[in-house]
Amino acid sequence: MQDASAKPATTAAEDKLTDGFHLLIDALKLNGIDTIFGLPGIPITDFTRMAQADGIRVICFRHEQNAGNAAAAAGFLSGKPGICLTVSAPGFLNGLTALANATTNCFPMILISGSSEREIVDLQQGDYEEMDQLAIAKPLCKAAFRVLHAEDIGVGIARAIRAAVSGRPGGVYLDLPAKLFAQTMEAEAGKRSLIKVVDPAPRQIPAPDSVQRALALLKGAKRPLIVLGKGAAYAQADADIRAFVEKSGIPYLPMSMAKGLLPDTHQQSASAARSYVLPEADVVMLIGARLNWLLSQGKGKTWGGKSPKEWADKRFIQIDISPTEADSNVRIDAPVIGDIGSCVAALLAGMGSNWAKPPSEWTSAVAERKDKNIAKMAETLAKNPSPMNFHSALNVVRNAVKAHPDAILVNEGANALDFTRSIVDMYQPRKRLDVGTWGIMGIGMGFSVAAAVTTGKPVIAVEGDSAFGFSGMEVETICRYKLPVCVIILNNNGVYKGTDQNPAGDDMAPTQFVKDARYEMMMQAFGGVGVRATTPEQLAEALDEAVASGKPTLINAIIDESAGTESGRITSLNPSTAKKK
Ligand code: ADP
Ligand code: TPW
Repeated sequence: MQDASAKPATTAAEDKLTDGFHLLIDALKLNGIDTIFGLPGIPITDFTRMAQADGIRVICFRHEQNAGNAAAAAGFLSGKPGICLTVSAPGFLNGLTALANATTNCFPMILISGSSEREIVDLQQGDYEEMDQLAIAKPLCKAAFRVLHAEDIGVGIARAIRAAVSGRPGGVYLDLPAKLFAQTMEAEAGKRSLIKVVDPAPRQIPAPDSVQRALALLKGAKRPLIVLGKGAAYAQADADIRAFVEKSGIPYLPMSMAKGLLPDTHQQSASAARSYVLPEADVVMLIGARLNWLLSQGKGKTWGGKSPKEWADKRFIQIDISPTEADSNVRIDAPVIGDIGSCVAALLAGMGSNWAKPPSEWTSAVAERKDKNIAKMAETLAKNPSPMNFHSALNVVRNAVKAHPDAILVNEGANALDFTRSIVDMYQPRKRLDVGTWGIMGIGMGFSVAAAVTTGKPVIAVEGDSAFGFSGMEVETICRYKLPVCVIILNNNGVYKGTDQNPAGDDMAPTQFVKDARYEMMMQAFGGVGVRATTPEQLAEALDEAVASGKPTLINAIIDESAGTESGRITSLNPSTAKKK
């Protein structure tokens, strides 16, 4: 055995050195980042090994888009930027959709991609995986940076973190050329170059007069309504938001990822009376929700306008961290700009102790609509058709989430999305993750992995059979990391449904899939549990078992292939041909 004094002479000098690999790991750890979602390859393979050896959890996927989606969901759930790590050009591009989607949804994430030799890329001399990644990423994210020198890694990570989580959160791209990883510098100087970011998402206190203006408008309202968006869920101001809604006595409508901020069974929830409250309300307070397509841009018939583009006679209050959000679609009479926690706290304080609840004509009219619709839904849910339809299958999920309110529900598809959103009640904040602002397919398995890894809670992913296909290979990832994820495929043999016909040949129609596909065998292939369920009883048994055991499970729930409509509830967004045959 050698003693320490027999070490080669160079080792002492090497001990005083650090390099790009280690500076990057140290910078991430210094900022509390404990998980990386990624996929190895040149030039980051060794980095993934070293990060893992150094105690960072490295979750590796089968496709970068899913790693990117996982990072985005982790960012939404934790308020810390989720990290996605990819190789150059193709790996980077695979991650880019997730980065753009995260930015669109205001989720904080950082896509870190290795890149090729700058000198060769800039002269377009044909390097391995040559691509000017920084230029390509820039228009698709909130900020993009490149680090060329090891001594700048600390600053690069600090800037990326601040850009991702401060103000309106979003995606950040960090470009790390291959050469950077092996660059060395003196260890002490390296340590001094790192930055522990102080107050990465500073509170933004709203101007007092903006709070007064909003309260005055709310006070004068006869038919007020609060709309909670996913910004409100992200803000982690759950107790104050609930206190504000309850003290105000105002009916509220949660956007899909704000469901559970207050339990969906809350007496003030107006979800079941949406088509009544939107046109009828006179003052609408938006909390972390944009008036985009999901809210019909705040105008037209949905809101009580007479024609599709007409502004209704309504006043809007908007609470948002982004000052330029107001007036983007209709007039915002009372913008309150700041972080939701500070804004809601200021509103609560400003309400005083004798806040008058809204007129009872309004609240009882809402309750009446709501009760009627809930009774109608209960009738539908009680039916037990054969084959199963969306309602009878989702009634099982509804019961499971009620029994396990801490489970996280991931949801994508068209009909599978719309029906789940309206049938499955949520009881706790940040428990529902879905297709978000773009209505994007492919988030399913990435979001599920992130939810399980970030929270340790059971995950139930309700997937259309088409939606599942976008990230289905990650069932291997779920099995590899032994994650408590139960995937339920609502299988109707196609995109939207499985009954289309090709009038002109032998190929299947564009929306059709192989009939009676055995998706459950995909999970079995990797050692997980796979179940084919044709009745609600079989589905319930398999789901209960999955949640109780925490074993990776895939339930292939066979539903009527004629169930569903084109694009779910947004059929009208499909352009229709003017040409008559
Ligand atoms: P939804 O789709 O649920 O309606 P959106 O994604 O359209 O929600 O809107 C979220 C809004 O929340 C964005 O305008 C964003 O700027 C805002 N937001 C996000 N985080 C915060 C925060 N901490 N404080 C204030 N506003 C926030
Ligand atoms: C990245 C277009 C919207 S919904 C959907 C597609 C392909 C699948 C619907 O079928 P599914 O659900 O999942 O079987 P169901 O319940 O209606 O049967 N590519 C991307 N995003 C979107 N939104 C699409 C395509 C689409």
